[in-house]
Amino acid sequence: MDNFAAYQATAYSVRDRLIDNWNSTQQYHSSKDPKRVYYLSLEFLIGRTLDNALLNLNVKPNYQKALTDVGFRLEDFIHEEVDAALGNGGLGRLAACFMDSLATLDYPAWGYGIRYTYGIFQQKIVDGYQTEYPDYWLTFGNPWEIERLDVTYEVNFRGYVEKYTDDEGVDRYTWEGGEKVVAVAYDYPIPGFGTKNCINIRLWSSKPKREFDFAQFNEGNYDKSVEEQKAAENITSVLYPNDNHLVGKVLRLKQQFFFVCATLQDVIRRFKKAARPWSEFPEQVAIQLNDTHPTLGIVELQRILVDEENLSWDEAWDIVTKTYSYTNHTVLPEALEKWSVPLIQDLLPRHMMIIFDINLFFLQEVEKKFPNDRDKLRRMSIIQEGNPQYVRMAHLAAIGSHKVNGVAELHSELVRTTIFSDFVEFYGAEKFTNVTNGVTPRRWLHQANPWLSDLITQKLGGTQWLKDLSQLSKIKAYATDAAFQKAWMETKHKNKVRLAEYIKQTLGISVNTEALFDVQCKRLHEYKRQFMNILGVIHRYERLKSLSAAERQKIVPHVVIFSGKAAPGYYIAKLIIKLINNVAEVINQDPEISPYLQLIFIPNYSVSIAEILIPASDISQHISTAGTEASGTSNMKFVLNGGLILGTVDGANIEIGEEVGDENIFFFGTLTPQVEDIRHEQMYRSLTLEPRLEKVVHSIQNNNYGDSIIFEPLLATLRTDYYLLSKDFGPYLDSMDKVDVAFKDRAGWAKKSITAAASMGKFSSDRSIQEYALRIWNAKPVTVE
Ligand code: CGF
Repeated sequence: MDNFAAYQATAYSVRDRLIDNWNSTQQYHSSKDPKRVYYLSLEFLIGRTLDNALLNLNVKPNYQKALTDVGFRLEDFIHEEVDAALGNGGLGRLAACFMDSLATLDYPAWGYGIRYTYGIFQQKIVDGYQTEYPDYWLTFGNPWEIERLDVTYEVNFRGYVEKYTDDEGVDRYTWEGGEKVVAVAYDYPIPGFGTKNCINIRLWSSKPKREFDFAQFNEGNYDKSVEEQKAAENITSVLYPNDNHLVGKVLRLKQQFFFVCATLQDVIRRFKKAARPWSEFPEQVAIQLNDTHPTLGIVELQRILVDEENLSWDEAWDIVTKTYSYTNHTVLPEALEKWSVPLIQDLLPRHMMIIFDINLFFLQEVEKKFPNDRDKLRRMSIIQEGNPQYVRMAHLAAIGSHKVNGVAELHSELVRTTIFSDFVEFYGAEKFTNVTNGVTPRRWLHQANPWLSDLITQKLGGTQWLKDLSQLSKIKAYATDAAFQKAWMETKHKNKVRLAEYIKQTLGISVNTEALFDVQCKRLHEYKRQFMNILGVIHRYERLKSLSAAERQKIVPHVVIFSGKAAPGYYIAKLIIKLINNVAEVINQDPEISPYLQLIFIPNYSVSIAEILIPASDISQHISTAGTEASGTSNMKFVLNGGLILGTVDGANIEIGEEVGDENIFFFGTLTPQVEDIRHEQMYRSLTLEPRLEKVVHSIQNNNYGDSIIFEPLLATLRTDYYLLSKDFGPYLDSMDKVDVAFKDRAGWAKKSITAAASMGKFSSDRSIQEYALRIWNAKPVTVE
């Protein structure tokens, strides 16, 4: 039997256990009928399942033993599993962490999403450039999903709307869809850690309503006979590869409606089992919108209640708004979704009517509260006027929800004071709240870093900390204990060796595992400033070149590692990847400098790569322009694994700083309130670059890192410098120098690393979920007996 077969056999055996727990959970919930939480997300970035399931079910040692008995080693084939990569980045991974926490904390919860045939594209680096390949993740089957041919719903698009008057003289509407497809459920069991609770992510796949058009076939139109079938299947074919950037494609809008339409039918079917009145719907159902992507669900529920269940508009709207809540993940203008009115009108004619009505009734209330303020009405309207008009999905989501939350303190404050400031004035501040993101310690420490997990478990005398991360703080007492420091730093070293082996295998480069590992891995985006990082690397390289051999000896050696994908259409982000790779070519082939500086771009960043990368880092960079990164979640994972942060005062970095203490984090850069003023100033003055930056730019222009013509558009971004690279460059380099000084003091560094990791209790996704449950969903755990 080869490794893949061994993987499959093991996976199917674990799946049986999952299904047992899953069945017991569903049966128990059916008998108790508690309030359910529904987490609606267009993305779930799950990664691999086998190791996670073995650990959560607490059967890993048993499986290891059983496998050894028949001549196999789990470690040899665990990598055979293909990542389930149905997400772009933080937002999708957050959804996956939340599922783990919901299961672990015994919530009767469901995730709903789309079963994309192709997940996020595979990235290869060819001649330094990113090239994209399809992610054929289902080719060899997927042991972790259960196809539910018994759970299907019809989804309609287009068609026409008819008006009639009901028996009470009320105007009513019916929508007869034109294009009809079917949604088929695929269930993905999610086991909690140390509990029987096993929840479900239900992913929808689109299928044609009719398999085949026989009329066309009989007439010899073979292409036409399968056209409809193909169009239906296309809906759930591919995940749109954009993060923090909107693309207004019809197919994406179709995905969004397809998803919420099937989901609501499923949710309502479950609600109706108990024959309760509609008024009890919000007591039984909480629906969380992960960003605005599922916002049409608000409109669809209103349509069902008014058009199909014949409730009055007001009764229906009351139910809708009590049911929904919305998480905002960004204030970047280019990321806020808006859909053209003609597009929605064509695809969903009845929904467009309902959106206009929601808007009308809403603006009437605004007018009552703030009479004669036309500008306010224009700003708050769901409809952005123009030709064409647009629907602002964030406004619709906020108006149709009882709570709106941001994902870190600073971000939530920006949500309240920028994009929703008028809404705060109208509704009051309580509707707009904060739930700081979190990450699951089960995957991001226990699974990804078994050496450190074992060390902590030994010290704390058990694994309880994995269910209550605040217990980590007890480790602080050992931060200066020499033996513990030694053991702690040994685990770090093992992780660096593991990563070095991976780099050797994939890129053929041997890296120095005694060097400081300096990592920036995340989506490529100008606001995240990987460009500033690579410019800093050039600066470091050229400074090393100018030093004598003796002087170089005093410098802390760095292995700088980048990893991340750029959206295929994001030209500047792709140029940054090219620049990193060109600079790597030069540095890594310079034998004089390689002992002190190496530069690696790890292709095809994924959850599985993050699991090797994160535990190995000494320093990770989270250097977004202040006010642009809503939260960040990898920052939490790095510190949890004993890595320190070099970062800006942005997103969740700030709260991490509050927990770990200023001496255990390296902050630098412009603060949020100054950013706009500086931009304004820069607009009216010709910008002179920071001298060290200027030198680096000249060096690129002198073709030291390949033909500089390629990089002109990238360098041109420094002229307006919207993301303040020039302003922050000096403080950035100075901060990096402080990192080096700190790293030289081995005991001091170990103390920082231990103290920081031990202070991360707050950043468990369990804490986030408990906050949602208490303050937003009003949902309670149910222990499956
Ligand atoms: O959501 C993000 C991420 N890129 O997916 N947003 N979106 N859209 C934010 O940019 C991150 O800062 C945030 O951590 C993440 C999850 O909330």
